[in-house]
Amino acid sequence: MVTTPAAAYAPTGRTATVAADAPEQIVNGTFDNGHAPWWGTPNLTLDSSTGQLCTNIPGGTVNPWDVIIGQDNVALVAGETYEFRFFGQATPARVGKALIQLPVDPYTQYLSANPELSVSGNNYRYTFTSPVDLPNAQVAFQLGGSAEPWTICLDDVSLTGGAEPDVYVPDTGPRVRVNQVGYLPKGPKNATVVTDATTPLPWKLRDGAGRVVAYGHTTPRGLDPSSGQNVHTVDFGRHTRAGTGYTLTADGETSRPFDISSAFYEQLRTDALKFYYTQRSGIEISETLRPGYGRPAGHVGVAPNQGDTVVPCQPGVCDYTLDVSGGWYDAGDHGKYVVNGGISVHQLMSEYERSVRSRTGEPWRLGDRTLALPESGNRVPDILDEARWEQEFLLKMQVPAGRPLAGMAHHKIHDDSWTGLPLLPHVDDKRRELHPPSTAATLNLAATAAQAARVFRPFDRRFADRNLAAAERAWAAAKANPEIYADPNDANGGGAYSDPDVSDEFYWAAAELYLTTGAKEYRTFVLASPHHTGDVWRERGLDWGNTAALGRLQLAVVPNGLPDRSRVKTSVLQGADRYLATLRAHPYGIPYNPSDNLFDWGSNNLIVNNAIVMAVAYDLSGKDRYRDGVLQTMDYIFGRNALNQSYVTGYGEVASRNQHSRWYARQLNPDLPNPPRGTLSGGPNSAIQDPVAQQKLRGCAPQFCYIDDIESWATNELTINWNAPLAWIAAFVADQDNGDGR
Ligand code: 9MR
Repeated sequence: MVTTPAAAYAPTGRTATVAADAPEQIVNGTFDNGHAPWWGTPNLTLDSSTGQLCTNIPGGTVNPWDVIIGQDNVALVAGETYEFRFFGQATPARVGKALIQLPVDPYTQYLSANPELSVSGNNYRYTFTSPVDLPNAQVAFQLGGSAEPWTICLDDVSLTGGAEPDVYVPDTGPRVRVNQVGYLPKGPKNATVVTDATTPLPWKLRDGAGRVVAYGHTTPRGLDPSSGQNVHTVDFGRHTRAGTGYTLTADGETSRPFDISSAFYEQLRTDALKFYYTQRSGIEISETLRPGYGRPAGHVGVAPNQGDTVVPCQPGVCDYTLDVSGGWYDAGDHGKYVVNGGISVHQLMSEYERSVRSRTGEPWRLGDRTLALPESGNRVPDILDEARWEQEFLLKMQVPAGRPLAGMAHHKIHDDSWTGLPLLPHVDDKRRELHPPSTAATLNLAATAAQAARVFRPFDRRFADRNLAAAERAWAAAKANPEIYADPNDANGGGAYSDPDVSDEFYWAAAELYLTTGAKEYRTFVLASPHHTGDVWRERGLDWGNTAALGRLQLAVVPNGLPDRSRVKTSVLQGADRYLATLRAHPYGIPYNPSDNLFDWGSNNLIVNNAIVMAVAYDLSGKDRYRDGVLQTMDYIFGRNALNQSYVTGYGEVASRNQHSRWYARQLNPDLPNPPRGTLSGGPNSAIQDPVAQQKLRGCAPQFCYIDDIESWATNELTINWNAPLAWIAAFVADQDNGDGR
């Protein structure tokens, strides 16, 4: 999340018009007689001798606002829609930032555009509606942040009111929606057709050579509230021949191409896990191990970083400092949060546990030397090396003995205010702070440390012992302080991750401690918890704030002596049957049923987490319907959806690639990479909290509340807790080989 809202966009769809008599708000935008009243930061020499405004931009600056060309005292009227135009040219080509904003802190941005300036030059045009009456707004071209010097020329800068707002219309391509990556040869194969027809339509499946290999009729499904579309479904599951370049045709439209194959899940199994290495804090990312992604270590006590080796608390919270270096950055920000790190590292460890325990597991696929890590070759499975990088950080967040609240875990550590994009971790110059301990963080530590004690024991006894001691201390501290909640308003510079109910975290932690130790205290707690017998299978799904299902799943799959273990297992099948029923009733095959059809922040992770429940049900029962439910869920993620796109970078003909991130910020700076292959986007979010989404998606039907724009942090972020279920499911599906486990 950032506070730098982007409130405008290059027009897509209907083009706005401006009243011809709308007054011009910019003074001297043509630079025909000098450049006053335009100003530049002291590191610029403005030159208007050619009739354009040109200047050399120095290299070696860090932030966009280190170099600015601006004009002040531009009047805005609330509710008025403006058109902002200019000509811009850059040598070499660069992405700039054009802002119309409050001229003083907090520099609220009413328009934020990222023009891609080319050597030949372009005309740019944006519209925005002013939310305020302001006599003295500022027009600012922010041009800093480049290592190398460059030159820019601007001309014909204009701001006129009375524009009609643009209407954003996403390009959703052909009306036949398929899993653009592919279907397993022996797995289910379903598609969705958007059509006004009310009676069945003929469909044809063509192979890569264009031959019709199957045909049939669609099933009309009526109006789908998650998309607002009238839809039909197609079932072509009887076609089992592997191949590439298949297409499906119905109602005069031909789908994007797809494969019938199992190879891509094998690739995703490692890609989704490789994601974590480039999220690491506190270590240099090796260009050799990750070509295109090498970068210096972030937050290792080297200026301009402040931390994370000697981190103080927020003022008044504690009087000590901690070394909390390492771990993974949470998402597109540089924060590190124990609750979210907890579920992420848990799901990596449980992916490992599943691989060694389940009937179809292939642990060697996650073994040593599978993920190209600095630790590869140390005889420890790479998936555990990666998990340990985070677990070591979680251990460091525990309050040391002798301090107030000893044994609790600090809720989070992050910058004391939000930074802008792009910003590589090693150049973040904000003060880093520890936030107060919380019961939720403490229980996340107890749960993951208990699990680590179990999982790492065969590889490193001392590490296992260290984790067990930390887990037991954390448990005791949480029992002694059961109601210390993170402040929901503590969200300046980092997410709040607040959670007013930690009874589910207590259950999950007790479950892990019981599974590792067998101790009576934890067993008694588990059996007495309302979550042990209650309905933990939320329609919305499990996530960082709803962890009861994690405890239940672990008690079902990890051997233990609970008296009601068979009931626990049966309950997983019941949960899976519920998700399966939801999926079957849904014409896009989504096992997710939020009330009023309001999709959550990170809906994709909830959906994939519900697939995990079905996958565990398959592991427990061997019943095909659960495995088929998992595969159908992935069809949605890979393109069988209203937007006709895959949500995983590098997978599918049209896929998310501009996820919100300060360092995979190619959309803002072509010198930076896109997120690595195998990165899941958060996905549709009905609440559209960020300005880009608010500008473009207002009134969206749930599945349309998404945009692949780097500034849309509410719909398009990447996170460690969203890639974890993706990795878990990728491994599960890869284990199914052709879709029948053979
Ligand atoms: O994933 C989190 C989501 O469940 C919350 O609704 C949202 C608002 O509090 O925050 C999300 O987490 C973000 C966190 O606060 C900061 N780092 C990026 C996370 C993903 O967007």
